[in-house]
Amino acid sequence: SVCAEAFNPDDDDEDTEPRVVHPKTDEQRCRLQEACRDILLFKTLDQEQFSQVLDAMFELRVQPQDHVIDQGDDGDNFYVIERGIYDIVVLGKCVGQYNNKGSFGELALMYNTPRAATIVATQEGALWGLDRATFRRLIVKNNAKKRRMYECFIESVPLLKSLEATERMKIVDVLGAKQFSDGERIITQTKADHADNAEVEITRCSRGHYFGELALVTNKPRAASAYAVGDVKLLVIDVQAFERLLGSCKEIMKRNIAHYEEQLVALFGSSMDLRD
Ligand code: 1OR
Repeated sequence: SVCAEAFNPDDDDEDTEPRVVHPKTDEQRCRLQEACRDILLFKTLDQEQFSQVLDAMFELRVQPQDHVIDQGDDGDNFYVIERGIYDIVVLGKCVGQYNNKGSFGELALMYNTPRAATIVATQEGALWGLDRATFRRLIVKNNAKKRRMYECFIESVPLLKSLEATERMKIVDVLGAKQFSDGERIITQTKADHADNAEVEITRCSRGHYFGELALVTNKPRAASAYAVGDVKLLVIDVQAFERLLGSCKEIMKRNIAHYEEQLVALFGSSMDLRD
């Protein structure tokens, strides 16, 4: 690995740390780019920042039972999964899993807290690491901007009204922005009970509404598809952050599931058993 000091008089005053650069082959760069394509925390970076992140990342191979992170430790790196299955263990209990995609290790770096969970590889796998200094310089710094940008919007979302202001800010910190153009499919129904029929529009969501929570609340396959009507911008949260941060909103969401069932009965005469 090489640390290259970049001199750029246009940089901010505090931006004096040397740039971290781990040289990569074209093949590695390709795999890295693919692994980082859907990482929400990278979605708000501009092109130059994203390219600095990719430069700084380093490859890490893991074996079954390797602990990538131990709960209680200080945070050193943020990790993006290229492949492999990883258990999330809190106080000795497995509370979740990453399956060949996603990222972890951001919390200790964002909030200067001890590692909140242990992450154990269950099979041979490959990860990309990003050092703490680069993560703080690019991601955490961007988050201040992100907070200002989404503060008002997040405060206006009915679902999140019951949360404390600090909890809402933690949601903003892990949000990614995604844009879709007219007609694009955003989520895909995975169990097509009515597959032989043409798709029927059930409802339309607009600013401040949410969707995609049902499969996360019930652990069932996606019950409906969602399409963009016109060009849309969504704020997205991944399943682990959803579990961590929106636990207290689940009751509100569950109540809303009853409305879905009413709509389905009205449309199809059956509710398709949405709940567990
Ligand atoms: P970290 O830097 O604290 C451990 O290091 C990482 O595990 C953490 O960042 C998250 O990226 C990831 N609670 C806390 N951390 C979690 C959780 C989690 N899931 C993934 N991580 N919960 C599980 C939610 C499925 C809540 C458990 C009570």
